[in-house]
Amino acid sequence: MKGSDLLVSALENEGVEWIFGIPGEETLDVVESLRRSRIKLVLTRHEQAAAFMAATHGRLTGKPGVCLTTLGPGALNLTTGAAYALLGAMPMVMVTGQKGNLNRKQARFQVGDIVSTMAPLTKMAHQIVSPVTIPSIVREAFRLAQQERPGPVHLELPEDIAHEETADIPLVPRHPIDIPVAHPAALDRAADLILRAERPLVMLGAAASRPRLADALSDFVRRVRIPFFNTQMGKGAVAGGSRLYMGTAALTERDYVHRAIDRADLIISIGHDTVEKPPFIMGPGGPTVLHVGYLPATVEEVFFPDAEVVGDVGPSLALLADRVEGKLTNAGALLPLQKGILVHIAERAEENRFPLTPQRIVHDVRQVMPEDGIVSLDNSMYKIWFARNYRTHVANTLLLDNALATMGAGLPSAIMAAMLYPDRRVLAVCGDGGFMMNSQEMETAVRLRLNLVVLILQDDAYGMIRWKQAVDGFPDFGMTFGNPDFVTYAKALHAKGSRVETAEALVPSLEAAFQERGVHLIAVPIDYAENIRVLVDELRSGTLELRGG
Ligand SMILES: Cc1ncc(C[n+]2csc(CCOP(=O)(O)OP(=O)(O)O)c2C)c(N)n1
Ligand SMILES: [Mg+2]
Repeated sequence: MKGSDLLVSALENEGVEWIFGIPGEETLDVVESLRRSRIKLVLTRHEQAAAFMAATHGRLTGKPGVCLTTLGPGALNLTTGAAYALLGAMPMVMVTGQKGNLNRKQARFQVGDIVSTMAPLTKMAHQIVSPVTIPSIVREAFRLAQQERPGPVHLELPEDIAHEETADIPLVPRHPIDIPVAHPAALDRAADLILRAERPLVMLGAAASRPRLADALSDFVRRVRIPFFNTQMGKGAVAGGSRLYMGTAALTERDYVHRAIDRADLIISIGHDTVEKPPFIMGPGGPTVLHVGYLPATVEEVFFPDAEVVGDVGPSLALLADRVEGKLTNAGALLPLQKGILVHIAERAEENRFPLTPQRIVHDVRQVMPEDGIVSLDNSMYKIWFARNYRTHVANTLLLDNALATMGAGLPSAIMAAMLYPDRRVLAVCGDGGFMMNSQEMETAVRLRLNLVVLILQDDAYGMIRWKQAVDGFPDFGMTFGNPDFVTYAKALHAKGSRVETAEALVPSLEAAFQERGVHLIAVPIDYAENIRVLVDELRSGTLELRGG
């Protein structure tokens, strides 16, 4: 057995099903070991997309996704994906090749210090220096990637170690882990705060979307009956069209949902991760904030909780609910504000204007997506509209990145969702800028015979930055581009393509694409005039912090 065989056995031992990536000369031994394994090698057309897919595997299943590249250029192409997984708390294991450690017949050709490059972008970056260490280092990599706060790890496998003959070294078995629950004293203190609150509000943050938490969160909200809002990445965490939903804090202040937030005297912040754009600003005279999380809250200028419940969030919330359930006379104090907030948010959702308004697009997408359908967003202006306006009923059905907020991840992330859930509808929503950053992966989706629809919002511009340029009083400059004919482009990639020509045509186009199955691209022109009308004029603030990336 070779070092690469041992690596692949160790990955099998971790239950790895797919490895995403692009091989190189230095990883040929690994590829050969994969050929003889149960693991499927999924070729992508750019390493960045492989990393986005692996990270999304981690995000959706809680189990690290794995990607594989060659040394130097291939490995460097993983860096954006590493940052995406690090900021987004997505478990991922990256394996990259390297020239041999014991001889350098090609001198420094393609050699870069990838371990050092990856160090600040990962929870661990490590070169494997002997086959003997492979079983333990792989187990350690998966443990670290998965453990709260989850994230990426990097293993570099030099080609001579991959090729080296080795004894059949026993693998390190996995074992179940239970995370400790919060201390009773912290729970008592938290219960006391909640019982004394006059206008409490629950906020669900990014960590609330951890796959294992969905049921426990829904239970907590059902038991305490305190209305809740969520951050962008906390969207969908409470199951079922809950009557307690107050909105999504897609902006930092002065959005309709802030009518409730600004009146709250206690915010029970569950799983907030300050990688997200702030959902509200803490300051003097503001509400008391109780942080409930797997880990203590980071302290920021805009977020510094007054009390904390730290530990396994699900069981800790159950213990908290035991202490307060049935004793909360003020639980619903802010609920009367709900109707006004949600009515405002829903305005103009059915307008017939063409090009379509963002609100109409969000509304129409919701019409064709079943409750368990997954919408994966690329990053830009429409993210704010989807975050505000798209109602979710099932956890992790609106995949968006409010952490690195990178362009280019929407399509790879949707591909991963379609692979994991072949029976659910999966839609990628991309701007014409972001789509073109990883559009080559349409071929990957076609090759994998996925069912996937990609909706491209066409404004022939880097619209979000153009909008911000206008809001900041700069002249309109440097933001527009030409586009391919998207229908022809889709066909060239062996997908199906269509264009929406009227406002009424969006729903039937989406519906037809889903029914026909296969990979479809639908281009829809979007009118971003609503950005100024609603997000600036209506919310009346030139100082809104609207950065989406
Ligand atoms: C990789 C990357 N580059 C640049 C940015 C900055 N950025 C944020 S949104 C945006 C424009 C996106 O344009 P498009 O995808 O066409 O979406 P639109 O706003 O036009 O709907 C840019 C350049 C980013 N977030 N990520
Ligand atoms: Mg655009």
